[in-house]
Order: sequence, then structure tokens, then C-alpha cells
Amino acid sequence: MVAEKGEIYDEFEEHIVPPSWEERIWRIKDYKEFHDSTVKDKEAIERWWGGWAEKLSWFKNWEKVLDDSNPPFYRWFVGGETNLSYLCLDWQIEQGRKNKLAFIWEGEPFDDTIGRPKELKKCTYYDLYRRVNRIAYALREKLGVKKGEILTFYLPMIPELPQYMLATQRIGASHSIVYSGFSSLALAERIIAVGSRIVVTADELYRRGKIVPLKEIVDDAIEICEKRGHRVERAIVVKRTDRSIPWNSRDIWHHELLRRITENVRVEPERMGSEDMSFILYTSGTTSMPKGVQHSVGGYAVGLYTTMKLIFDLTDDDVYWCAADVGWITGHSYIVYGPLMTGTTALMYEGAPDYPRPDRLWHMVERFGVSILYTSPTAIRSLMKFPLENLKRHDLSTLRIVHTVGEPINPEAFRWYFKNLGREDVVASSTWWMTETGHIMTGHFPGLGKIFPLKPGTNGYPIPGVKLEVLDESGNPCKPGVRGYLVLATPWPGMLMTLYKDPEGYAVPWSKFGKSVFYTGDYAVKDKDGYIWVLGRADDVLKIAGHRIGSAEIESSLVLNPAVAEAACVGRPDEVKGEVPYIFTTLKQGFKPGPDLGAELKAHLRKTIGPIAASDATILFTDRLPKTRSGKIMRRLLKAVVTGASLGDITTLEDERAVEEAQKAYEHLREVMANEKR
Ligand code: 6R9
Repeated sequence: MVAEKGEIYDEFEEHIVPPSWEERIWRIKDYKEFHDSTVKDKEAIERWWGGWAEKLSWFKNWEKVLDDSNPPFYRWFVGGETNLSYLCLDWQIEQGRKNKLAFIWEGEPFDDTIGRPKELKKCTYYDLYRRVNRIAYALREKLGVKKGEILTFYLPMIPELPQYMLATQRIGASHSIVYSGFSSLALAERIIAVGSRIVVTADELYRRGKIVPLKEIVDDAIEICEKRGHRVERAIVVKRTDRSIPWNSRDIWHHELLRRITENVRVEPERMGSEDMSFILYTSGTTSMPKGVQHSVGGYAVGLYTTMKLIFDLTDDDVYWCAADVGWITGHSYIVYGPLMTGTTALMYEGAPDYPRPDRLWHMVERFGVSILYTSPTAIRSLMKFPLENLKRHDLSTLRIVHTVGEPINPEAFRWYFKNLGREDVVASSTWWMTETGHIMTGHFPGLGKIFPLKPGTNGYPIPGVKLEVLDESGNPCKPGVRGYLVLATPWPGMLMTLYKDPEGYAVPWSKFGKSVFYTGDYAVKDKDGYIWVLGRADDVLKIAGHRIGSAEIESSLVLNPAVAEAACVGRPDEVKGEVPYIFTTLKQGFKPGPDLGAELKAHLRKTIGPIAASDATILFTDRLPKTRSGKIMRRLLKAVVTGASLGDITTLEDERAVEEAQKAYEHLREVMANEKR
């Protein structure tokens, strides 16, 4: 299965290219030329994506691949009907995968079997099909869930999460998943935003050997909802641990909900229009409230199916492992919908990659014979710190593709994993994409080996049918090697449909460079060979260990604390996590800066946003923040302070003392940290 270094995979020709392109792609000497031919005009785009759509199964065929008459509102596979649950289950069974393993699940504690029936650990497509049907039936018949209703899930990485996702899809409902590292307040805000009547959670979760009381957090969130006038009628609770938890009349155990529903119950998958909503996922932008990215059914499915085949080259023999969390878009697309839609056997792991020992990840690759691994640069960098012996002890020869996602990968980390994990003989790349794109946009896929050599640290070339450009401030393409703004210059099938109940917000990234150009918010460089190198965010969005969080979100949380007058958050590069938040605060009169208040403010962050914002945060105290004369905080200057970069143009700065004070605060902090180390 593994190609010789630089060789082209035979399989490439056979199963990952739509028939009309087969000959061309096989003969291409120049991928760039081939790529151009798939994006040169609307017909080319329609031909490429239409070819892939034909490989999926539709209840009703589409009339038009792409309607681009009203940008930025694009319509994909207009008139088509299908259903994600149908594609992931029924269609797989129809293709003979009834007894194939859909999921292999591993809990974090090795010895734990509590509440975990055996078929959850190794679950065939048929097992999954039956479970999803029962849940779908319970949701519809017992709880009255209707088409279009949005349920909120706040769940750990347990098999019930994909089951509930598929069950909602089956009955035409949608989900909004909130990552379990968010606090009760953040959860409440997201529940209210989509108006969920039903929340699905678990009693507790395991993380790095500790137990987190999820249900208690949900109780708090529901109370906050009630205070703000929104009633959650039901909390469905999956049993994960065996300890007792607080209970309310609205709560119902997942296993009780399914009791007395026969194993053979069947629920017809709802006929969903291609453009119907499949799910909402909240993600951070530059405003204090995250935005509800709304995805479609048909276009999303086509984008996922294509990238699963192109980037991961999936065959029926693969064991595929995406080591992300389902709470983020990577998990939605590449742990659940993408793998199932392509009939893959996917591994799902509950816990931390280095628990209980630093070789957990490698041990799992060996034990399950993982052939395709999709992970994050942060995971790689954190595991690189341990003695190589941890890795060498395990047989990793089954791996043939290893990609990363979520943040830029530094060449050193790429080289380390390419050599040590990949024997310098795997297809490897850093796939760039976003919550808004729904699926992978760049990367390196098998078959391009000879034509396109790998380059450590790059994001490779855009996939066919996707046009990425790097533009300067006035919208002109940058010269090779010159930094600019990364944009999507053509529509793509998995694109967000809109922002939930916020079409104006949706239009914002389509306004910087014109209505048909999507501004990603990233800085990038295109090199002379056309490879894309994404450098990081150009806006005030941070990527902490690959988790997306906005400066504005962190700041507006902090100013809710009675001690804080103003706050300004910037990202500081971190060797392992990529980036960590540094927050400059000014205090109200009567409050004294110091370690106690620093700790209190971190606790406040934890309470209002969650550990995802608080764990790696550093609080700095200063007397004033650098501002423009019109009163806008100049985060750019604070960023320069924490990175040691030059300040650049400071003509608009109102009071230069603010920068000096920030510098002092930063130096003071470094001294304190150095002393602590000693
Ligand atoms: C999938 C996901 C999107 C932002 C994106 C960019 C960063 C993602 C990357 C990458 C460099 C990669 N990003 N993948 N940067 N190389 N391979 O992460 O979605 O959480 O919405 O974040 O992540 O900055 O704009 P999301």
C-alpha cells in the first residue's frame, strides 16, 4: 500500500478521480495546469464538483450544480435531495458494509468498562445504524423533535456523540455542538442563541485522569438560560462514570430514553433539500459573541466525500484516525460525517494523547494498525519533547498518510514526524481549512508525489476546484513570496450557507475584496511554485493549541469582572501550543495589581469562557493601554511588545507612555517568571 518515496499510487487512478478526469490527471505533468483547468470558469467548477456529486447517492438529483447569480449567497446542487444519516449508514449498508467496523472507540482509562456496552467499543455499520434509528425514534416520538429543530450537544468524546449527530440528521433536525472545554456561561449563551429545547450531555468526563462534572456545568447553564428567559425542557444524560450526580425533573438518562424502544425500530431518513441546514457550529470571530456558522446537506457532503478520497486516499482496508475533538469542525467533518460517508473504519479516542504515558498515541497506532493519521501540530510538538524511545518502542509501519490541521506547522515539527513517524515514506501535509469552509482546501494527496514534492511547513497546493489567492490591501495578487491576505476566489461546495440568523454578519468576509471573494482572515504567502504557506491570523483571532478563540471574546469576558476597567488580548508565540493569550488589563480605582488578582482574573476567565481560554492565559497589569486618538486600542503594538518586534508606525498613537508601560509590565512579568523557574 505504501508507495516508494516519490512514486505515484496506482490506486489514485482507480478510485479517486471522477471518470471524466481520469485520463487527464493520470497524465498530467503539471498539476498546476490541471488545477487551473478545474477552476478556470463556472463550467469547469461545475464539471469538477458535479463529477464528484455523481458518486454520492441522492433521493432526487440536482437540477443545477451551482447557482452563482446572487453572490455571496451561493446555491449548490440546487433541487437535489439526500440525508447525511442516510449517506453515512443506509448507503454504506447498501454497498455491502453492514458488518464492517464503523468506529473503534477507546476510552481514556484502560480498565474502564463502566456503562460501556461492548458494541460501543467496536461498532459495525449495522450496530451504528440500529442505535441511530432508536435514538432518532426516541427524539421524534418521545420528545417531539421536529424537522429544523436545533439540539445542543455538550458531550465528551464518547460513541453516543456521533450517534446523536446522525439521529438528528435522520429526522431532519440539526445540532449545535459546544466543545466540552467551554464554561457554563459560554454554553448558556450558545443554547440561547439557537433556542435549544433539548440539551444532550453526559454525567461526567475523563480528561488526563481527572473527572470533569459535565452535568453540573449543564445545570448551571440551564439556570443561566432560565434567568435570561429561555427554558430548556429536557437534558438527556449519557452515563459515562458510575458516580451519583445531581438530578432534576427535566433530566432523563439516555438509556432510559431508549428503554422499551425495540432494537428493530426504523426511522425513514428525512428527504433533505441540498441547501437545508445540517448543523450550526459556533466559532470565534473578531466580535465578542461567536458566530453561528451554518452548513448545508448536499454541498457539505460532496466536499467531504471528495476530500476524504483525495487527501486521505481512503480504501476499504484503512484504519483511519482523526485525533481531534468532535466539538470542533475538524471532528464534525473528519471524525464523523466524512469517514462514515466513505465507509471508513475510524478510530475515536476519548482522552489526551500523552495519558497515562507519553506513548499513548503511538501505542494506539500500533494496536489498531492505523494507516491514516490526522492530528494537530500542537499534539506533535508536545510529543516531540519526550525521549524518542517512546515512539521507537512501537511498530508504526502501518502508517501511510499523516496530515496535520488547525494551525501552521513549523518545518522542524514536520521533519520530526515525517522522519520518525513516517519513515520518510508517507504522504504528509498541513491541510488548511476553516469552520467556514467545511472541508479541507489545501494539502498534498497521493498521486502528486513526483509532480509535487513535499515541502516541510507548507500547506501545499489548493485541491482541484478550489481557487486560493494571496492579495494585497488593494486586492491585487501579491508577488510570489510576498505576504498578503488569503482569500477564496471561487465558491466551493462545503461553504457555509450563512451565519445563523445573521445574513449581514455572513456578508462581512465577502466585503473586503468584493462580493464573490471570501476573505479568510489569514495571512499567507504563495511561493514561486504556487504552494500556499499560511502564516497565521491577520485579524484578532487566536489559535491556542489549534483552538480558535477571539481576542474580543476574552476581553469582553474580563471587563465583566468588577476589578477590570479595560483589557486588550494578543497572542504570543508558544513553542508547543503555537500561540497563547497575553492579556493587558487596566484596573478600576481601588484595585491593586498583584499575583492574587492575576489568579482571580484567570479564574474569572475559566468561569466565563472556560479552560480553553484560561489554561494558558497570562494576565499583565498596566496603567493605560495604547490607543489611537479616536480611542481604539492598538493591539498591534501590544503584540510587538510581547514578540519583541519593532513597533512600526506609531503616528496615530495617542500617548506613547502606554507602550512604555506595557513594555515595563511585560519585562516585569518575564523577571517574575525567570525567578520562579530558579
Ligand atoms: C480546521 C480549523 C481556522 C483557522 C484558519 C487558520 C488556522 C487551520 C491550518 C491553519 C495553518 C493549517 N489553520 N489549519 N493554519 N495551517 N493547516 O482549524 O478550523 O477552528 O475554524 O480555524 O485555523 O488560521 O483561519 P477553525
